[in-house]
Amino acid sequence: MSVANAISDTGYEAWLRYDRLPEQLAAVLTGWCRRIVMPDRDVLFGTVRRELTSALASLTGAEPEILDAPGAVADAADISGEGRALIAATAERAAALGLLEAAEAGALHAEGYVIRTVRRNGFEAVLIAGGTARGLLYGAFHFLRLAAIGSLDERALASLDITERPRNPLRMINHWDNMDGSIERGYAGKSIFYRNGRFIADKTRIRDYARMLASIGINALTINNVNVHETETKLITDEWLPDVAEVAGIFREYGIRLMLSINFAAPIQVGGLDTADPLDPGVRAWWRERAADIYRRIPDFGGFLVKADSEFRPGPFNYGRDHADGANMLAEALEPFGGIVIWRCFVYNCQQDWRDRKTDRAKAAYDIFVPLDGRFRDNVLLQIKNGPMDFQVREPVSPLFGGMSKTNQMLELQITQEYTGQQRHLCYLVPQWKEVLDFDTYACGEGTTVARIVNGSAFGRPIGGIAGVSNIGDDPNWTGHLLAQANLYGFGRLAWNPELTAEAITDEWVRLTFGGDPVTVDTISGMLLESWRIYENYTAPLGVGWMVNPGSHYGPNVDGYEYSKWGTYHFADFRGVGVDRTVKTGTGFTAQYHKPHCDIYESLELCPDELLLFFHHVPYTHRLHSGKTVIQHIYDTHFEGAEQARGLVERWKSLQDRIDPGRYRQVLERLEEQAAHAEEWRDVINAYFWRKSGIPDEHGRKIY
Ligand code: GCW
Repeated sequence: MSVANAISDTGYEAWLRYDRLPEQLAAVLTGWCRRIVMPDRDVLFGTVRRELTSALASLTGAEPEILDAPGAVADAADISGEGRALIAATAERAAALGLLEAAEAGALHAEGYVIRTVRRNGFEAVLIAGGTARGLLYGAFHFLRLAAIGSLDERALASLDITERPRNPLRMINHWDNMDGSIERGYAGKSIFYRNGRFIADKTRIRDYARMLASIGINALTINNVNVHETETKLITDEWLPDVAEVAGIFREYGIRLMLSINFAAPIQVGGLDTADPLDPGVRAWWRERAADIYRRIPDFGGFLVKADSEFRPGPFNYGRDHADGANMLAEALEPFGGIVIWRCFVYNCQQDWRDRKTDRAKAAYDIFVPLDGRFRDNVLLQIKNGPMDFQVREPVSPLFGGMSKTNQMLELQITQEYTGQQRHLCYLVPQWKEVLDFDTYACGEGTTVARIVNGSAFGRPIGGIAGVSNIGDDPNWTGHLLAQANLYGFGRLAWNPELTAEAITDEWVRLTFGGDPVTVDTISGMLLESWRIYENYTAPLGVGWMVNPGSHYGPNVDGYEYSKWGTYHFADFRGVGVDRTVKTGTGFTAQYHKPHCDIYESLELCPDELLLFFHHVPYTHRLHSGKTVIQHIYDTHFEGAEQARGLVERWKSLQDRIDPGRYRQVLERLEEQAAHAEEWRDVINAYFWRKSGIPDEHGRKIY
């Protein structure tokens, strides 16, 4: 394979490489797309035009010509030798030109699009018609994706007929970036937004990032950490709003609305008030004034994201108020401008006593928020982490999904790999996210999946969506581990359509990133799709979680959190391990699920193996459905997991001649580190449980 250039070699272009197509495909594509008819103009249309022209030029080697006069369609028909063109317009315009039925145009989702081969009087064209300019942008990226994957041959181009719409209204990225340039739980360098307490002057990287996000359908983002420290508290003041507005302008060009994380105590910290009580009239007036000021500068500002009363952050509890009081106060301030409040449900007691066996962190969010169902204003969304604890490699789905029917809800996923190898290990999370989205809560009978709750359809809610915590930074390849780009790509694709299969998403990403060589596609897809299980194999077993070094959350430390205040325990002793969360003898957490899940999780016999230690405390000799004892399962999965990690290195090495040296080498380095670190995990976990239990490995392997 030829090496295109140095930038390609770093991985900076991610899935938007647009490498030159094989000659025949390029010629066919040029035949159809030599002329691009774009009758509409404004910011977003300008973006579409730039994307189409530069990508097609790069794919085919021929720069397309843009026809943007009002009569351009007729012109295209006249001047085109073969009578072919690419037409990119709103559905309304396409209908006016007679290229789309008015009824179909009218029914198109605002962010949806049609990609269709149309014919009129011997004139053929590929039409991309968007419900709005934003829909057109997504349609253009879809078309380019098909082109880049190499699936647009003459037959395909002659019979295109695709209608698409996003399943989730909000498809959002949350940044945990701080203005000093650091990123909380960031593993890919420093912030692309800030350095040394200011915004970075050169915005090139932000623009390139906005493009990447738009190409996968993201339409909203926050640019500062939910832990809002002193400097960032001022982002909503005149001091920083001009900079925020500039960044918002860049994202606007790509159809993405900017939002900010706010500090609940801002009225005190920057407003000079002596309280932040959400029911205080002065505080309410202060927030209204802030909102008005923000919207004067950023008319399409999205709204606020709030972490309150969580991990030492201030919140309504400080004033004896509840979370509906807090969220509604902000919602009222934003409402006149069409803004929303996204209120996080990651609220629990992080000052627990490890001796106290009654308090269960897993229960907190449900206990706090379910009683408030129905009290939140229509422009409030509750953002709920996928699991009841905190982004572990394996957790059950949070029972809060299914606990409320009169509240807008949003799913929070963690793209950044805090507990899943910190982008030094390969851990592709799309299969995990699929399980979450497909989980049936039975909240309103069979079929009340998390996907349907968060997109609003299950309970007819006006808004909903999915947020992912960003995994990018200023590393040359954005994500540290090049293959971690697949997590960002997969997040966007799933937020667009949760029904896509993990296999389909993976296949797309690999082809876009590494080309269509079948051996390369098979090998990398296989590595990605197996990687979550592999990571699970050599880390915390059977859903118990944690066992990481406190603070960094990297590397094995079985008792790292066992005697801490964080509510994250495994309770291993010489007899057994696991957390009893049953109603009968434990914390009663299982009661937060609807039938049949409450019965399944409650029962030692029915509980799925992979979650056994999340719900039950069992002796090491307890037999799993797999037929193995718990202790033997721990030994086996850890020996196997470390071997599988070693296997990833070998699989990657088999691709040496098929991948450019720059990208080959950087991935190889990470995989080698992972293999060594997986052995460390294996030995620490196996040694721990052998020493606790005194039960030897049936196969007599080396345990220290
Ligand atoms: O996962 C935990 C992280 C914190 C994070 C917190 C949260 C932003 O360890 O770093 O803080 O969750 O989600 O608020």
